[in-house]
Amino acid sequence: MTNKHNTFGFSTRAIHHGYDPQDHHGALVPPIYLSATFAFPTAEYGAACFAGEASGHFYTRISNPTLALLESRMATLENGEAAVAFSSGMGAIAATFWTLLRPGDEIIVSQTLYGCTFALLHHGIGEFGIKVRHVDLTDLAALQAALSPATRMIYCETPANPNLRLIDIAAVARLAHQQPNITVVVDNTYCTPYLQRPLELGADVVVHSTTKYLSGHGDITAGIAVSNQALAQRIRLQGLKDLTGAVMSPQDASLLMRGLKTLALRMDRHCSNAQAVAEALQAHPAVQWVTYPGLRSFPQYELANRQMKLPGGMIAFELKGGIEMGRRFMNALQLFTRAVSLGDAESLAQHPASMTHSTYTPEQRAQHGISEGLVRLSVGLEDVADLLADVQQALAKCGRSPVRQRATVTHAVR
Ligand code: 4LM
Repeated sequence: MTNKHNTFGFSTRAIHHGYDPQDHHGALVPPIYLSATFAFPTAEYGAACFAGEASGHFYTRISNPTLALLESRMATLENGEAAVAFSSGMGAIAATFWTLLRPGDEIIVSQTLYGCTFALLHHGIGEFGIKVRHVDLTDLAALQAALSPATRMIYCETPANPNLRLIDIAAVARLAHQQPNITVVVDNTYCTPYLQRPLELGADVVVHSTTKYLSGHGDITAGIAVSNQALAQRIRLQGLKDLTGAVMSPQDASLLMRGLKTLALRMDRHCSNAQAVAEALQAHPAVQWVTYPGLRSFPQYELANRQMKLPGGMIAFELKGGIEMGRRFMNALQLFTRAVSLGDAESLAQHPASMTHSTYTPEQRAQHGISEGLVRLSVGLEDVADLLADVQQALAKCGRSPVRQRATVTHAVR
């Protein structure tokens, strides 16, 4: 594979890394290898492939040329050595857990996590003899106290979905690595490597839902894990090949590589649009609170500036009047789409307590910092004036005076 682009900047590598058209009949866009299986020149060569003694592709659940190109691009963008592509973010996370954890081990996880990751921990690995401990990872003394000889993994999202709490990756990794055999895993979905590179800060594995910003167009579900060669090989041969089988399709890898080409441009626009929407929310009297890493009022503003290139495209806020008013706001939106997921060109609004984080009980949400009235916005790529106008008109319907609910909902349906 051609790696002559290693020294180039982020976007140049996102567009060119690992590919030379002259090796592919001049095709500017890398071909999609749909083949599930690959021919062996001899029986002996096939046996050597299976024994791990010969390199080369032999079955797409294990490797494929299109997936290999994508993996090498993601590895260079995250500044890792290797990557393993999956059919979803949950596939990447589950395969990483199942590969690196065994009964009797302990995993320390941060307080707030995406709902299905929380469910995987509590209804998945937690029921197979692995002890799951939630720790406030912003409190290093609490982390120090929670570490035990059985600790094998520390796992976090930063910013966390949906409340945007940050974890100081460098500080956590430094503490974790004072003890041997602890793998620090960071879900970098909210940031992408354009905004934050956890491996450079000391993490061992980065996982992504590439369904989101990395593909960027809402037309695939996919995931990836990035790490050093040795860990990636273990995750591939155990977590991917044998334990989950959750391999990314070559067509999705091609769409993902198309998304990567515009990642930097898109993230810049997501961030500037989100900054404007967050400021508008903060200035509005109907808003109880708003959380966005680009606001001076953000409690971890200094850490956000240090750890992230830009504040991202996600906003969490609550209206005075809680979720009742939040629903009124969501139903009044005319340009934002009411939908889960994030990182698409289209701006999206959703209610975590009843949607993405309904895997928590109400008590668990309270313990884990997810308020029932929190509304989550994924700010897209539309013209900022149109987004602001939509938010303002929806907020105008959320005054303190009661409005006729039926009329509001009917008006909002597109
Ligand atoms: C959502 N999120 O929040 P797949 N890690 C993070 C995520 O936000 C997600 C995944 C992993 C949402 C989906 C409905 C931080 C997903 C899981 O959906 O398996 O690609 O990623 O709206």
